[in-house]
Amino acid sequence: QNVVLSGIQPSGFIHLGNYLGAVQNWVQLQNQTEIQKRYYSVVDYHSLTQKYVGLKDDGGEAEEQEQKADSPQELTLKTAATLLACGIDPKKSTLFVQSHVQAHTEMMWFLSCLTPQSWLNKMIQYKEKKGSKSDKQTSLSLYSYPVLMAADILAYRANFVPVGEDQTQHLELAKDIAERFNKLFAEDQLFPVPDKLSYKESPWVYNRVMSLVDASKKMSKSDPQKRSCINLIDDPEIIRIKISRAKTDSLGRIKYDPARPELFNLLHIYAAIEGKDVKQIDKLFEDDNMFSFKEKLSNKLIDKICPIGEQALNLCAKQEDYLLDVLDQGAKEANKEAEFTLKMMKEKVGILRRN
Ligand code: AQP
Repeated sequence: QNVVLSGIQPSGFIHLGNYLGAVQNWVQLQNQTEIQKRYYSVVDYHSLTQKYVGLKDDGGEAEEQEQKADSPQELTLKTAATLLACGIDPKKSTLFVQSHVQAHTEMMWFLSCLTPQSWLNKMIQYKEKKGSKSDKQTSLSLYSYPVLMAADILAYRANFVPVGEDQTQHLELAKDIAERFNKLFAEDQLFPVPDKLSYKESPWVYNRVMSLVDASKKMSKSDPQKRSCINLIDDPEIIRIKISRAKTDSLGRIKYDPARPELFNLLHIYAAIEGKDVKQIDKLFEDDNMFSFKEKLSNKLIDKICPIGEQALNLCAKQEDYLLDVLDQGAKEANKEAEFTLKMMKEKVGILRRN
């Protein structure tokens, strides 16, 4: 059977990059009849990787980020509410919080034991996030989290993982780990043929949405520059301000040109919201200057995003019990499957059973 698994960290608010790169596809996948099961997870353990090490005391800079108004619980709940508001339907998909399913972390230990350290040394995202920080300023979990991501996927024996382009390498690692487990312990292929762990063809899903202040960086929840990101819960005024202040060049004419990365990014966003081919999109703006183009883009974003944000905030404010019930039901379904996989894994590895 075809099983989809994907996750999102509650490390901040869901932003346009998460939406266009991942969540929008999760929603579309709900209508594909060739897929039998869909698991979507708020991966709260992943979001802890940069939280406790690298604080000012350790000579780091994370303290500023620690001053967020929302607690981890609130962010987890807001993330789940936003997913529902985006169109994740609990009748079609299992929506759950990662920490509510213990098998993920237990499986991670097994998988860590068979993952050569050299595989993790190659992870680009780790290098990017570590940057110039010393080993004292980054946690072990930041280094090993791709193995937890592999466990997230393999717990459901998922063969389709719709993630943004930035996660390609981690997905490749999950494939390698699955292959290695099968080779060592499971000739009957406990985990799906890793070839099937692939992306779905989609014109946008391969692209990263870039930061509004620095088009060489991806839009990111944890970016300390708040105006780099359009959040789905931003109100119309904030969206207008962020787009009007988005960095652009002074060449005036609106033209699709990879050599103009900031405008290129904004045109990509417009095209993705419209569901149109980005190479054709600049024709819509032949008579526009940067100011009027940005106004049109703001209007498009406001129409698309603000109803989602309003619904998400409304769910958090007025229907917390409903949200918790959805997540509880999701955890029950997810636990059933993940516990089964863990049991099989233990049997294959040869761990002593308990009477
Ligand atoms: N800028 C992006 N463009 C396209 N897709 C993106 N994704 C993230 N940023 C972009 C995709 O969103 C999904 C959920 O991401 P995540 O929360 O699990 O982790 P992330 O990739 O680390 O996202 P952020 O926003 O950058 O969070 P922080 O700052 O906490 O690390 C993934 O499928 C991802 O590909």
